[in-house]
Formats: sequence, C-alpha cells, structure tokens
Amino acid sequence: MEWNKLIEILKGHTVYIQTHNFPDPDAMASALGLQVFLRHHGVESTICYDGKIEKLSAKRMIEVFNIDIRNIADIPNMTQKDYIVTVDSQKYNANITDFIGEEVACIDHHPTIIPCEYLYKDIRMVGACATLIAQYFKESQTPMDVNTATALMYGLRIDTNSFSRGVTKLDIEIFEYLYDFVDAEKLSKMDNSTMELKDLQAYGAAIEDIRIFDNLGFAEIPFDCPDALIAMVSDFILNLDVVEFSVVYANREDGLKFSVRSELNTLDAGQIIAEALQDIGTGGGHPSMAGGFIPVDHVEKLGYLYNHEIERRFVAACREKGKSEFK
Ligand SMILES: [Mn+2]
Repeated sequence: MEWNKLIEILKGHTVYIQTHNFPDPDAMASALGLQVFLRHHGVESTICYDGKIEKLSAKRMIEVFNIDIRNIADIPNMTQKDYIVTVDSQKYNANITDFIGEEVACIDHHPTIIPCEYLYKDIRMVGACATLIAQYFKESQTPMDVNTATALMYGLRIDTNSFSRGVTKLDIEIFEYLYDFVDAEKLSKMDNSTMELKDLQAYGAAIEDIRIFDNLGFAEIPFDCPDALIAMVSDFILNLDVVEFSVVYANREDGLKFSVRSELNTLDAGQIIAEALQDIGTGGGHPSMAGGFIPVDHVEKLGYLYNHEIERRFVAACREKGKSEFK
C-alpha cells in the first residue's frame, strides 16, 4: 500500500469516490474514510453512487456519521477528465455502473472477476474494505477523528458479521487501532434500530418456507425485496444450528435474486452458486458469501416446481465440491 502514490495521482484533479450500486455500510464507511483521508492530504472529493440506498443501516449512517453521498442523478457535470476511485468494488463488476469519469484507482477486498488496469490498485482479501482505508490513516499517521473511526469500525463489524466472517490479522490490528477513537454510544445507536417492518415480513416469509436437506437450508421470499435484506435473511437462516449452507432467494418481477452463505471451508459459496446456476443464470462471490440471479424467462422454463430444481442444483453442486463433508 503506497498511500502517497495515491495522493500524487489524484492531486489537481476533480476526484469522485464511487461505491458499488446500492451501497452497504462497509462501502459507505470506506468512502467516508477515504474522503477524510484525502482531505488531510489536500485532495477534495465527492462521494457518489448509482442505484438506491436501501438498507436501513446504510440510510442511518448518512445521518449518524454525516456522510455527504450523492446519487449520480445529482451529478450532471461529471466529465471524462474527472478521476474516480472505486471503493469496496471494482470497475466492470456487475454491481457498479461505469460512470463517465476515469477509474484511475481502486481499493477493494473482493476477488477480481474482470481485471482492469488502474494507475493505483489496492485489492487485498481482508474482512472489510474499511480495514484497508483505516490502514491508510495508521501507516501515514494521518490524524483519525472520532466520527470517521466509528464509521470505519461499524463497516468493519458489519462486513465481518461482528468479527466472525472472513477476518484476517489485519482486521484485528485495525480493530485495535480504531478502538481508541470509537464513540461507543454512536455505535450502539447504530445497533439498536436495524429493522423496518418490511424486513420483518421478509424474515416471516422465509421462516414459513424454510426447507432443510442435511446441512443445507433453502427459503424463498415470495416478493421483491432489496439485495441487502435477502442477504440478512440468508445470514439469519445460517444461524439455525442444523444449517451450514443457506440459499435464500426473493421472487422479483424480473427473476429470482439469490443470497448464499456458507460456514464450511469445504463449501465455497461463490463457486457453488456459479455452478448451481450455470446455464440458467449467474452467480459468484466470496467463499463464505455470494449472490446470484435467474432471469424470469429462465425461471419460467424451470416450471412451477422451480423450487425443486433449485434445490436439486445446489445439492448436486455441494456434493461435488464438499465430497468429504456432505453426506
Ligand atoms: Mn465490503
């Protein structure tokens, strides 16, 4: 990580920090952190995104941490000469719109799907993008403020599911670093109202529908709901003692939207969903968390018993991957 090289590249340019579409807490914390970091080093920037901020926790972050994040619709004057730094995402990914500005830098913690040449690239597999951003402050001895530290800690906690998912030594080191600056009351404020009524309805529908085969749990949410909520329900199903791999999908007008979770090293969620949805849709992601989609015309081809076909495909893919674990 060469933080001074990043500053050199961006200096004198109009700079945008772009999150993936439908930003989540880690993306928002990372964007805020990078903006504050750059400002300390004389680079002003604007945080932007496409899509919607759907998740309650992300919406509340804007108020609690005073984040100035702008929808692309409100940035009519971006030009080809402007510089973009993507955080928590990479150019060409399906979850990020290619804006007119030039993507010169990328800071992310996801595996690269389609490689892209940047002037500056910092892609490392850690628990949260917030960890990488916090490390910029630490290494460069840039002053850390309470608000930024608390937001970064929140992003780190959410992406690692409270330090239980994808945690690396660097995440722990950054936890210790941020700990001294964090406003505990602000953090618990974020913890104490995390659910809206429609969230509860999605949980309710998934609980009604849950189907379990050995250590695999399946549930359909029979109505449209945001990606982030499907992911939360998938985490929730994984909490069941007998479930070690969860597959939750929401039925949308344009198709089925999936969120998959795995707590077994032998069952790589990203690989399994890619294989299970092969020919009928798309899927991919991390070993412990992944997503996917089957477009509606393919769902129709699966017939009214599409649930059985989905189960069959995931069971087959899990058997194939996790030969030793899965009976
Ligand atoms: Mn992230």
